[in-house]
Amino acid sequence: MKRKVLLIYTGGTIGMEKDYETGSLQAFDFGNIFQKIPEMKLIECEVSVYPFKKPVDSSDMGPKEWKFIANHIGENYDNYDGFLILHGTDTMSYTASVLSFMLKNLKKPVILTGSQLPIGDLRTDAKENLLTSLYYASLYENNEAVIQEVTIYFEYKLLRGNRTLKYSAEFFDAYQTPNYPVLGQSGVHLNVKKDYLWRNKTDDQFMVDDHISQDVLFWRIFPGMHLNHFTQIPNVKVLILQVFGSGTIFNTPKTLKTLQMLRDQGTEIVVISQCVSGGISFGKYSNSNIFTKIGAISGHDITAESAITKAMHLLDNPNYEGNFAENFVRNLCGEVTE
Ligand code: ASN
Repeated sequence: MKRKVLLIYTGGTIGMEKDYETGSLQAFDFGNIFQKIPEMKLIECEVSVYPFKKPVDSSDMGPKEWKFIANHIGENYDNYDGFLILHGTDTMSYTASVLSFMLKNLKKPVILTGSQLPIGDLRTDAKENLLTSLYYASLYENNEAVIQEVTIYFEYKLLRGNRTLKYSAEFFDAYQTPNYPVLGQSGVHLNVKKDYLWRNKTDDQFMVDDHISQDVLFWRIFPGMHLNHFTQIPNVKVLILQVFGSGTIFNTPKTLKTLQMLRDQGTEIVVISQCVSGGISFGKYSNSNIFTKIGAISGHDITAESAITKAMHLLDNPNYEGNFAENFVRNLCGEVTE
């Protein structure tokens, strides 16, 4: 049986080609993708292409585009077996993370991919990324989708989307999931590590919850940071503090006073680590005690991209019972180690 895949093209380098007169990159008409990659016809699935009217560099992606993609998948959920999103690489981890929170109880694959070099380039990585992503997006066994979550496929690796970070602007191997194993690898054989795949614990129906609040701020501390700057953190509903190692911060009375003041005015403080591997462990060092004192939320081993989009999704979301902190510490869809 030929599986049906909906390919949503949002922009990024993958859909660009060099204008040989000017030397600059420009978007090409993605409706013609089959002419650019005739090999696509050899894949055992039926592909429908939905290109964004105005393809964007992924630095222009945000809540409007995230909601559009989530709802477009929602509207077409019953008509397709899998979904492939072609996306610029710079913010792909944010989109993958937010979609994992918006697309509830997924039972079908959602794969994001892109490329470091444009599709027309002689050394492009776009073809392999696109073709193997199509393979994963249409992979079924016993009439059930093998992948039932939002993933990124890039440079021979299938990764859990909400665990990824773009760690290289140079290498083809641009993404990592330091706190979660690779879900699948493409070598001579294409494999999937089934034990690591996400499975919903309930039989609840698929649904889209596109709630997003933008009253979230991300603040990275550093040694020598002027405490006057620290005291000027704007009044936001959620502050994500990226602190040292396993959860430490400069231990001065002003630090405690400032954070306590924010808490008193109702700001939720989420603490995540500057280390990309491992995570927060309050109480390990006395320099993390401030956080326990003020009732901060531990982000544990979540990525910055996931923490930001999870906070945006949960803040003031009427579809969640319980308060922000209770929901934030829950593992919603594989984004944090339990
Ligand atoms: N600036 C591009 C983007 O994120 C980078 C890429 O796709 N390789 O849209």
